[in-house]
Amino acid sequence: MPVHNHELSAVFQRLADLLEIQGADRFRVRAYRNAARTIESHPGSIADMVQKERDIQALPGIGRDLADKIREYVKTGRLRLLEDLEKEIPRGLITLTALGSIGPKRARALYEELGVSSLEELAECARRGEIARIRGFGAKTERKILEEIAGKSGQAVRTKFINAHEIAQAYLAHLRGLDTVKQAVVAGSYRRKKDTVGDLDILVTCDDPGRVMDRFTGFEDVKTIVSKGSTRSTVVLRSGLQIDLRVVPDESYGAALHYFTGSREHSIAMRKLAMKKGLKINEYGVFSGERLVAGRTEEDVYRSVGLHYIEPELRENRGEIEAALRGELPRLITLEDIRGDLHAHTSLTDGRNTLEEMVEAARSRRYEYLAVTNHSPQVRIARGITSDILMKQLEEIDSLGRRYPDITILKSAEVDILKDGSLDYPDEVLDLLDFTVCSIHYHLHLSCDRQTERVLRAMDNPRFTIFGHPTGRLINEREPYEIDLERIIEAAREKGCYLELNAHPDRLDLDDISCRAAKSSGVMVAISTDSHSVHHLGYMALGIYQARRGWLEPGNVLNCLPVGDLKRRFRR
Ligand code: DGT
Ligand code: CA
Ligand code: CA
Ligand code: ZN
Repeated sequence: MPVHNHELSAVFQRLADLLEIQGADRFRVRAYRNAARTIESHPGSIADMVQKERDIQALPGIGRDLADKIREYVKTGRLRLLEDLEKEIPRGLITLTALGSIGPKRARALYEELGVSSLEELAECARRGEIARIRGFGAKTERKILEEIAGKSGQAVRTKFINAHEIAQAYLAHLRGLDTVKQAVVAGSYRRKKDTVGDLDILVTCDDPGRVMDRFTGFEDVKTIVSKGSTRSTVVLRSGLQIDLRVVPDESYGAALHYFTGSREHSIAMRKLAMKKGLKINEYGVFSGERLVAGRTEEDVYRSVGLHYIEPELRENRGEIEAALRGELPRLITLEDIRGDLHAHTSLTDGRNTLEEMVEAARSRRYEYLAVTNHSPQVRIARGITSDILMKQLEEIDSLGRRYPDITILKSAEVDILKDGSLDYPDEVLDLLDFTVCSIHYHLHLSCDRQTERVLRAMDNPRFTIFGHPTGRLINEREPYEIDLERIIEAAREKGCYLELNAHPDRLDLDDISCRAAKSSGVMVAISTDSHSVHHLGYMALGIYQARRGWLEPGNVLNCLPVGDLKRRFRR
């Protein structure tokens, strides 16, 4: 079975971690980390390149040594160096790095200074106050370590974007309530629209920082004030979400926004580029020697190093800087490009609104079309409907369609892919539909091979149109099932099927990297809300964010097509 990019990437991350624990040369460590990132974000299969004897040294940051290691792992499923390191380094030491506050370097320091090689020993030393005394640790880290060990429950769970969004907007409104606040904006992963955020990073420009700090710590949801200073403060909310605030000077606003939007990797790559031009970038501005040359706006910052403006969603150092240098940044999709929704349920199954209410809601969004995709019989928990009831609904769609000539109601169904890869309605019923959304709801624990075969077999049926929520993940709740998406994408390309980007806030499935993989294979993506009520149609915005992180342009997205083109696309 071919090795996935993410598996290969994890191998190199681990290698870098272990080398770092061992105290290896930091350039070597960095080389492995860079390789891990290159591999993770490469759109095509690296294993495939190895098997076809393509030149993997042509990939950025992959030299001779790395290329050899990649080949070794792809061909044998093992890496001698990794196995040696795993034997040499005490297991307990590796488990220390499971704590968010302890990276490889710190794990190594703890081992060398205190002989710590397990979480129990670590907790013991922390309670005795020995950790605060080690160089580079301090009382704050010691406290954090104890908190982390005590509340393994308080395990750094990342907050779903939609929840962070609600809090972010409320917090900004609260801050803007102060008349001396000029700009207030959330930077960090939130601004990059990641599907989950670790914490929120708010930037403010204002006339009197003191009052802003009081206002900041006075927000109603604050549980703990972690720190309060003159230019930065941190609080933790009752929900557990941490908020950092920084007050920055007007003339540095753009530079600070750029710095705190990140990602760290993007900023580092930018700094390198600036250095080549004899410039220095930090959170205060872009400098030529001592002279400030840019900083007020982000556009200025990019321009000063000769780049087009890069949208926050692209700032992951996944090739966006190179693309900006070449003037080849994608024209990212926006909400305005969307012409309809291809996945929605009604009260006939588990939706809360009637067909007519859903259609009205789609019209008020000025959609050209809405697909009705109720569940098939197998999905009893969602009151999946029989062929007879489905056919009755199709008649209802016809008569409703006559009353609403300004919108096309597409006949569809969310058809369960059964365990053996057959579809949950007979072919002659499927033939009555404009298209299908086929998805997996049961038997999530098959092996990767069987799960993949199951879907490939389903795709052999020409009535299979869109593969719904392709990995089945539920953010923070359920890992994706094992499935070889690279093979699925390849098959979709050959057979003329499509992949869904399910925009439901718990799913956001496909993820950003898979969206980009679909794009580079030429497989179009349907951004769909999976609405179970009229309000859910608004999830489209979340899907757009994720799509933008996946570099998607309107031409890559099925529901940017006018209805005529769309229907032609549906015929396989
Ligand atoms: P998160 O909160 O884990 O979802 O991810 P971010 O990206 O929001 O990370 P966070 O909150 O730790 O820091 C916010 C931004 O600040 C980050 O994206 C880039 C910047 N930043 C933080 N620490 C560093 C650093 O050590 N170097 C650089 N270049 N930037 C940093
Ligand atoms: Ca953050
Ligand atoms: Ca932060
Ligand atoms: Zn659904």
